[in-house]
Amino acid sequence: MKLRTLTLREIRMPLLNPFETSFGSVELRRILLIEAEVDGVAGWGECVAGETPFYSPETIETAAHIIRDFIWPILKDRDFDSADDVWNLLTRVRGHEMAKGGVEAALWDAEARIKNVPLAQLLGGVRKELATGVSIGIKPSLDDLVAAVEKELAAGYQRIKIKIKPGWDVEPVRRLRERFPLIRLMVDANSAYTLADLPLLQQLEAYHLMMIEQPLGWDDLYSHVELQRKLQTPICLDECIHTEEQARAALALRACGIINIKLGRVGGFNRARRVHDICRQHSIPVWCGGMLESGIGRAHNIALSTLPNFTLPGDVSASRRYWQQDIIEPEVEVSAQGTIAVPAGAGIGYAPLLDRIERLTAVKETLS
Ligand code: OSB
Ligand code: MG
Repeated sequence: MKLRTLTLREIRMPLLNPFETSFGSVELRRILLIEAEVDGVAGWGECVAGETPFYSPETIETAAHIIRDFIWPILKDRDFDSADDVWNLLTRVRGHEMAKGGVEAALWDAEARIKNVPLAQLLGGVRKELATGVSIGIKPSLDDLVAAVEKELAAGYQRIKIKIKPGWDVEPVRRLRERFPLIRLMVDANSAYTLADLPLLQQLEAYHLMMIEQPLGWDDLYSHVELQRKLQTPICLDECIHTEEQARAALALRACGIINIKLGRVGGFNRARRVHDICRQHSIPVWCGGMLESGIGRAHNIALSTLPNFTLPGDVSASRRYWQQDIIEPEVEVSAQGTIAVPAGAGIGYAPLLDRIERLTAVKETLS
């Protein structure tokens, strides 16, 4: 495989509803798409870096800079056998996992299209259908929250995750448990608490949550070890796990019972598969996280979720939850049973809508 050109596009897409977390609210998504031309075939990837460095250090600007000035010079005209080799070529670039992951994802799509196989199959996926859940943002009121959960359950979703922050934690959970005693329910704090909040986090134990996602510092593995010792509810790590080494440390130290894998957060499919395999060896289940992706990133998440240890419903939900119209065809749909059918076509298995992408493009740059 030889990479000829890389096209970076920043597209702007308004979310149907603002999405609020403990670190902020987003209404207009600015998304960095990556189109790789490999042996005359176009592969598509999405860099999941945010508009702000409030979830993790990268932003779409830092990612574009790292791709243009450091990743592109390494990969340009380089011959490689598989997209799986790209991670090793990029080890000189420290960190910047989302920048690497977006480029690598485009190369995986290209490789699968060249080989005329679904990306899920190229990755070693075993599932034809995925169980899915939703991530529900912080709402203006408890009534709004209950209504949002009702709507998603009616749509079929198999697991409800709500965002929490200080002042919006025990009450919303209590209220949802009263109304929905048996649903699979979990919370995600996005690093909003410290160990000093132990009494509050212990109050959540009464509501049999599936897990508490990333309660403590974004890069603070050790405090999660301390916390997990004192909680029965499994901790699920998100932000903390941005390398394979952190996954190994988290499992050895028993910092968590579950890991959320996000393709971009760990630097692409090569590392995501490593983290997946390490968790499997430790009998730690994983699930696929979401980053409010467009259809391109969503399609990659679907392929990743077909690996055997993705045994819990992920945050991979339908296009229509986010967008008036997505940028792929068909859109990602979820059945009344809360499942997604893994596409059977080559590559990511969804067609990027080029005209629409061009119309949404605010900045475009081709590296050649
Ligand atoms: O912590 O999982 C998270 C969105 C942006 C940044 C971080 C997170 C999220 C979500 C949304 O929870 C999941 C989705 O894409 O629906
Ligand atoms: Mg999270």
